[in-house]
Amino acid sequence: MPKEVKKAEDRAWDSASIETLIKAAQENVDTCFTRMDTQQHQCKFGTNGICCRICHMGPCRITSKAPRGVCGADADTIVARNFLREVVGGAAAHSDHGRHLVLLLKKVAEGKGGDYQIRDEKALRSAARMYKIEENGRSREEIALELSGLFLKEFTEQEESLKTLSLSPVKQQSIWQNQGVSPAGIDRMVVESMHRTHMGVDHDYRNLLLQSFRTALSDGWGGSRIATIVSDILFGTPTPVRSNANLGVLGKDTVNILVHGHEPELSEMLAVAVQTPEITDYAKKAGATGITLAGICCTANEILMRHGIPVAGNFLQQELAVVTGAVEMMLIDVQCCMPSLPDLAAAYHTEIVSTTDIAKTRGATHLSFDEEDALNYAKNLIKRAIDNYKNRNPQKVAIPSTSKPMVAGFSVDAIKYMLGGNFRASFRPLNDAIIQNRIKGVVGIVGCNNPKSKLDDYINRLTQKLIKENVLVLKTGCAAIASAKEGMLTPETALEQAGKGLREVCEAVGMPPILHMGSCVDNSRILEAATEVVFEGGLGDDLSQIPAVGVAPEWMSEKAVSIGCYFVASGIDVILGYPFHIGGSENVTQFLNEKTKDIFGGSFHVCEDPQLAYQKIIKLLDQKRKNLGIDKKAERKLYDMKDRRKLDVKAHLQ
Ligand code: NFS
Ligand code: SF4
Repeated sequence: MPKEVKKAEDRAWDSASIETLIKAAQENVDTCFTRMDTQQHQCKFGTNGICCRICHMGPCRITSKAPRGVCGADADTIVARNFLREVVGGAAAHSDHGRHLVLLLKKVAEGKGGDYQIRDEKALRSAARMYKIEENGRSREEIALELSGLFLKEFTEQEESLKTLSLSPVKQQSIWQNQGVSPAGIDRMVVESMHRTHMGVDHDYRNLLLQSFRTALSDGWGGSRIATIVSDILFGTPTPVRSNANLGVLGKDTVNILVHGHEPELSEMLAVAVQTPEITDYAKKAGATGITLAGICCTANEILMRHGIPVAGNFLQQELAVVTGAVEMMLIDVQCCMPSLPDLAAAYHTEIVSTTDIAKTRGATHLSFDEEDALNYAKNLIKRAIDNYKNRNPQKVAIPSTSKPMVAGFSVDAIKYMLGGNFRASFRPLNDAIIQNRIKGVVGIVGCNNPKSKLDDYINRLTQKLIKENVLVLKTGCAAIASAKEGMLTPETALEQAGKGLREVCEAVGMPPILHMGSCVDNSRILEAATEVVFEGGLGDDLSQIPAVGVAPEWMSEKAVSIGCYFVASGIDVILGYPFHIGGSENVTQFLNEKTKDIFGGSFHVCEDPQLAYQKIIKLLDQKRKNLGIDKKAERKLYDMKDRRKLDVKAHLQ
């Protein structure tokens, strides 16, 4: 065991995590928090991005005495190449997730989808219209087949730009075209980037960085967007739903099953299976009062958004959930599942089950997911977890009492509906509120947790400051879970914590000041919302002009790098809680943090402290407001929503 250098209170913000961290220390089990201690003084070359192991003349490290690698690559080339490879990893992860969903949609369309079906025909038909596919007079299956074919082509297209780009504002598309960063097929972008970073190919850091943005765009306006669209078609477009978050959602007398990872296919089936009498009876026979199905990371967000299934925790809580001693089974699939889990689970009775053939972990039981017999597969998994209930050791069980209520489920459709009401679902009231300065702007707070800093601290402190300053906050991923655990995702929070203008708007439409928009691939929903703001009018004609900023406070994954890049390429400034691994090249740093402003209208900013981030965000929003000419003093006459709708209707009729 490494020496405990930090107190549990300094490692996490929420009491449930703190309690469980103390338990882990008492039971002498390792978690990422303690392993972070043993990894202290992380490699400077890696941190600065100046270690190259792309060929076997190396590895080469850049120092003042050795400014070039064996092949002659300098720091700029090496840093940019490493950066592009990170973007590639992230874009590939999101997009492969999207591909799996498209393949499932295709199977469903062909009548080979087993227990899956098209749950949201409206979403299917509206997607068809977006992509100019004829939907009138055609069956769901016909449309779904053509749409899935089109989506598959988005992955394989060799020359043409992605069709999904056309969902963005027209001006955005021309910026991308002029800069030569309109991506062709997603798979091609990933392969081309791997080619270009091979030894002896692309060496100009500027060219490499532009390709980073192009690849990232194939994620945000490609793979991720497609993943969200298809998930909504297959599983339903989210609408506001109540639930609870934090380790306290685990049941003392129930069989606890956690779904962890990213892909929604299996968890959707588990959500169905868990309610069948066959399964509930089986649990009762085993002496449990029922079953608690809960989520970790983005799988949690997927089934939370659509079914209100509770969230046990975010990224840094995956191990802590096991440490409660109350988890019968944890299912893992792809992305963000720590390889430490089986070892840790061995100290308790938890069974870790991996379910997808592309993601195996030694020590986990591997039960390959049978998509064609999904419901039965799901039932068998749950029964297996129930069978494990008898192995729970009461002496090792300590479930923290804390969990907080929340509202999630804010798809763009749901937001439109809340804002515009029954008759005229529209973003107009939001645009008006921004123009009148009742809402200063919109900030997306997204991304992971990272044991380099105190769990949830930056995310929650920044969020609180922003809503107080009348900034509407949109959230996804583990950052959304951070706020949920703090009880900040309820409309009541608006009354207590939001500034006056934001509060009035939230009260009038009955929505929280912080909107949980889903998983990390659902960052595409944030782009979609921003695009709606542009389409609605009055706030500029591309995304770089609207008062909006993206923040990744506690990010850690390559996916986050890709997300950051597609936000910036979409003209949206991005604040990072930690810098990229680029410090070894001034040129690369300057390109990403400054030059991109001229190219796309947005750039990266590193703020390691939430107070500095807050100041920076307000400055950026004020600047955008000034450019739009809406920085004048707010109009004092406040209409209520009814009055304003009347006005809107009048304006509409003129
Ligand atoms: Ni995004 Fe979601 Fe969480 Fe980060 Fe991981 S679960 S995809 S990468 S850690 S937010
Ligand atoms: Fe070294 Fe160049 Fe090979 Fe990289 S590509 S390891 S810098 S010789």
